[in-house]
Amino acid sequence: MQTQKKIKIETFLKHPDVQEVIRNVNQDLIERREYTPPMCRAFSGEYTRLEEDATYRFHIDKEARIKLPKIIDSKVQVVERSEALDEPSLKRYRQPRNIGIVFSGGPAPGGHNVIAGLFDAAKKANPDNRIFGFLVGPDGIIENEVIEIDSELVDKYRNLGGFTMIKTGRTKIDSQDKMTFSRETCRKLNLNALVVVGGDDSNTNAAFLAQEMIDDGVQVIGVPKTIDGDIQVRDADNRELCAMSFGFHSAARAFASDISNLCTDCSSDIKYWHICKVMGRVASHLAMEVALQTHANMTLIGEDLANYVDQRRIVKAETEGETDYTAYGMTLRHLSRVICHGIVQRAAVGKNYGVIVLPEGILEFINEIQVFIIKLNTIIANYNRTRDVDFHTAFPMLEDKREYLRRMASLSREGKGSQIWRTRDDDLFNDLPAFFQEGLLTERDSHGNFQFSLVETDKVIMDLVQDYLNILRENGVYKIGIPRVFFRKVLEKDSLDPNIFGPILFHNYPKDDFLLTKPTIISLKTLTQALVDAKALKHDDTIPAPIKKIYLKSVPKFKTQTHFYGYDGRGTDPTRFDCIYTYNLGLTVFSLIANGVSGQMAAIKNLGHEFSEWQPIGIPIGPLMHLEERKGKLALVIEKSIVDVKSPAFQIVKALRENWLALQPNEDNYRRPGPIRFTGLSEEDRPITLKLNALGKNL
Ligand code: FBP
Repeated sequence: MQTQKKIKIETFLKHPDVQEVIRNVNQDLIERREYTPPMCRAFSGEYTRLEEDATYRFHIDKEARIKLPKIIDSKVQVVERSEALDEPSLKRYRQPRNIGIVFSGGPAPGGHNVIAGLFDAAKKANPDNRIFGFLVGPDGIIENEVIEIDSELVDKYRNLGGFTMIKTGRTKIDSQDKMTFSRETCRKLNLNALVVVGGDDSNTNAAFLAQEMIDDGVQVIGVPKTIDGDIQVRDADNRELCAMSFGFHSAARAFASDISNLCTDCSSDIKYWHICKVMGRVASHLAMEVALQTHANMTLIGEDLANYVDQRRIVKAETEGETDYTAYGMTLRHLSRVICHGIVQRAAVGKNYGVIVLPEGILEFINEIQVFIIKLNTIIANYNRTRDVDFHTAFPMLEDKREYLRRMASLSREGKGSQIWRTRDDDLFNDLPAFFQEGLLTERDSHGNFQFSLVETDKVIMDLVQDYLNILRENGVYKIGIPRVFFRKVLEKDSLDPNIFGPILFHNYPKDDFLLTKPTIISLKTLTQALVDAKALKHDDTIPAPIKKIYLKSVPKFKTQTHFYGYDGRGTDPTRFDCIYTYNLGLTVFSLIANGVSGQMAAIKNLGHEFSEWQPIGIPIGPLMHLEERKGKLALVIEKSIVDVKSPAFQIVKALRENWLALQPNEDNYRRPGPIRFTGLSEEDRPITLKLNALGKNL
């Protein structure tokens, strides 16, 4: 054998060809950095101006009017192209400004382009404009941790994913102290404007900051960010203003690309069910887009489950003159049955493999779990409000927490305490597996949200599925269908007559293409018995080898591989759609600032249409607020948009469900979206969800 020449690593490392290979910079990165996204028509002139559009109406919450009086009456602003401005407007547009920007919440692809768009527009209006980036999220504002963003830094991150440039964090500016520190920072930096790039909670925060700082002359502008896609804005007349937050498309494309590879894998190796949990704290938008992109065999949509009505129970209750409230909404048990049904049906046509997509927040839509989350949220919030020590510090271990709940249940039995946790709750809770109890009791995030990403949703559901499949197997219901042609071939090879053994083994011989062993045949023992009863075998004879082979082939093993798609999609480089969307959001932010408004969220209308129809706008944030329970108290927040089960996109998913389950032999109906490609022709120029919703409106 030839021995490898020993290399001197120091010399090898310095070789220019080696240097080229190991460089951090590759062709894709160069092309990304050099790409200049096209600008909406509104930005094609020298300036922009704002046109107020009062035809958009909002139902304003009374509490929002009280808490946000200085911004509550703002109207939708439409950004228009302008070649000339009147003197005062020009002066305002061109005045030198210090603008601060902060990322808040989880990363979403495209954030760097918001900064790039803002930077380019600000420098074009006045080269003396300065952009400051607050470090590691809102903490950067509170603690005045900031860097000045220059062109070199912007160029380094153009069209790249992540929030790496200035990082992000989840702190909420929710106390008077934090607000005072934030104002102090803005004063020290002489800020004219603050831009908050974040989700529903962060934009809520932006509204309160706008209210607080308006008299200091600091304008506050929000930007709709989150891969979850749950910031979608419509007015009171259901007119769409913002169809989707940025980052959603890139994350969905990244997930879909990987999940499509799993579709290819399982239909090649035909032995695994791939269970894919897909991020999205509550809403199932990401899972739905993945379904549309990949045509995976089963995709569960939480919002659809919540809508479920068990007609059989209703009819039964009616005949007994009762009302069965448990018939509304799906239970965890029922959900596992639905999944099993799909698995059993596919196995019957020989497909004991497939891909299941589960939204991360699915449990939020399951009746009994939702009740637990609400009760536990309230219990933890009440505890924290009335004690010096926080609930999780006071009860660090699961057993301590359980003991506390047990005491609450026993107090409620004695008619004492808040009665929120009764014996029945405690019993039901203790029936759950320990890891799930622990998940339900995890610490809430800074906004009081339940942290679904920390719960093994897939495990909870798939354990139930596994249990029920075992029962179905024992009952002879879960079987792998044997191709009739294959059965004949195997038997004839050993000179056995398929027409003698077929009717003994299968309940559908010879009528179907896929043969299913009789429900009574569930072991080699019961198989022997069936053969003996049919006089095809004597008691002491061994089962003929071909018959045994066929039987063993019909016994399914349920083998799964679980995958979690979340953080990888948050960190992916943006699709071209998100690059263009976010760059134009950055330009919109500057236009709103330069034209003097505050408490607005930058947005682009008509995202589901061709780029030429995109319209930059400002949406007033105050009117979007409504009251919601957070940390056990009612709080003003922007409502999360969940999947609308009446939307054209969902209706398509529903209509194609059977098709994607693919109960015909051999072929599956998978779709290959391919990886995110930045250069060359890209197949998807915008989310399929948006395309379908736009088409549904127009057809
Ligand atoms: P944002 O709402 O801040 O954009 O974050 C969304 C999200 O990625 C959810 O999909 C997920 O449940 C959560 O963040 C995970 O949070 P963490 O980063 O704290 O694990």
